[in-house]
This record gives sequence, structure tokens and C-alpha cells, in this order.
Amino acid sequence: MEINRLDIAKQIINDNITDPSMSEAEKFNAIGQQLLPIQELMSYYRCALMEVETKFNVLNEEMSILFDRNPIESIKSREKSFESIFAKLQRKGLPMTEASIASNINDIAGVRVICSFQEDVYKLTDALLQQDDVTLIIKKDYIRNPKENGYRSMHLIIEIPIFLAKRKKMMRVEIQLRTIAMDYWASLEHKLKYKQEVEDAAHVIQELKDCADIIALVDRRMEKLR
Ligand code: 0O2
Repeated sequence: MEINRLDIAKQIINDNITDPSMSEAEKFNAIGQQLLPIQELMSYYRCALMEVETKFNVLNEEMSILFDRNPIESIKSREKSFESIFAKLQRKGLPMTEASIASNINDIAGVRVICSFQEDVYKLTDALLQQDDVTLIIKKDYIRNPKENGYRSMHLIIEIPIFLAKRKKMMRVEIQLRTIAMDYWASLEHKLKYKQEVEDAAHVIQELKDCADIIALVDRRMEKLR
């Protein structure tokens, strides 16, 4: 579904500003008031991203000393865009409010950790989950149980505290851990998904699945070599 900022503004007006006697200026002020808590919430998610990135950087540092190599190739963080949040809430028929965002969307803060070997994915997952300020909410192991299309990755939803000036706030973060090879496949598959003009879709799906299986085999052979 195509969505843009104007649609979001219109929806917020329709959802929340029902008083027909309000002037344009009053409407804008009211929208601003409603967006303020959402902006505040987004800044807390950015803090949570920093916390999780630091956790992985620390583990990478320690493991590089212990095992004489870095288990992490790269870490990418992203904050879900306002448009995507809105589209997701709209799909679920939920309101665009701070409370609704916080309780219904788990992947506003996302961290992707690209590892050298499959073994590193499991080592880092275990090391992270045994930290006493990390609470596991959901774990999906798409490496041991790949998706039907061949997608492989470790998915975690965790809750961690962020420490603010006067309080502590618990925040949810989605973490995806995968090898360089799995990431290569997922990135290309993601791009191909948006190519609507594909003629022989069944053939393309099968090809992608075959490529995922070949990539998994290469991952296993590289691990054996190591
Ligand atoms: P984006 O733009 O990457 O954020 P949920 O988010 O919980 O409503 P679901 O399907 O239950 O949806 O969660 P799941 O299975 O943990 O997958 C969430 C994310 O994993 C997706 O986020 C993708 O980033 C990635 N992912 C899952 N399946 C595939 C796949 O088949 N191919 C690729 N390339 N990536 C996948 P979003 O929100 O879809 O997109």
C-alpha cells in the first residue's frame, strides 16, 4: 500500500480531531501535541539501539581476545520509519498513539548483526541472552528451522532497560543475527520481492530456495574449513 506523510497527517486529524469548530491553527497545534510523545518515544528507541550496539561491541571485543578473531563482521541499526509504523498500525486497525506503538510493535528499534560463521551467531545469541538486564520476549531460530522460501536468520525480540535522568525505562529491540552469506541472500531476495513484473514466479521462488540451500551448504563448508 502506498503511504505518505500527508495520509498520516489526515488520518491523525480524522482519528483525533473531531471537533468541527476548531480553526486550522488549533488543529495544527493539536496534532503537534499528539506527535510530541511519539517523538519522545522514538528517542528512547534510539537510546535502546545504542545500548544493544554497545553490548555487541563489547562481546566482539572480548571474543576477539579469547578466540583471536572477530565474530562480528558488521552491525547495522535502524529505527522503523514513521510511515512503516503507521502502515503497520493501520493494517492491524490500531490507533497511532504512543501507547499503541509501544505495546503493539516490537520492531521499531532493529539491530542486524552480521557474523563470520554460523557458530558465531549462536555464541553471540547465548552470550547476550545470559546478561542479567536482558529479557527474552521472542526467539525465532530460522537457521535451524529455515522459512519455506529458504530465509535463514536468528531473530530475537528482547527487552532492555535504558537509564534516563530520573528513571529507568524498559524498551523492546528486534535483533537479527546471521552470517555474511545469509545476509547476502536476504538482501537480494528482499530487492527481488519488489520486482512485480516477474513472469515465471514459481520458477523464481524455486531458484531463490535453491540459492538459499547452496548458500547454507557453503556456510557449513566454510565452518568445517575453519
Ligand atoms: P523490514 O523492512 O526489514 O523491517 P512482525 O514484524 O513480527 O509483524 P513476522 O513475520 O512475524 O512479522 O516477523 P519475523 O518472521 O521475525 O520477520 C521480521 C523481519 O525479518 C522482517 O521485517 C524482515 O526484515 C526479516 N524477514 C523475515 N522473513 C524474511 C524473508 O523471507 N526474506 C527477507 N529478505 N527478510 C525476511 P519486515 O518488517 O518484513 O521488514
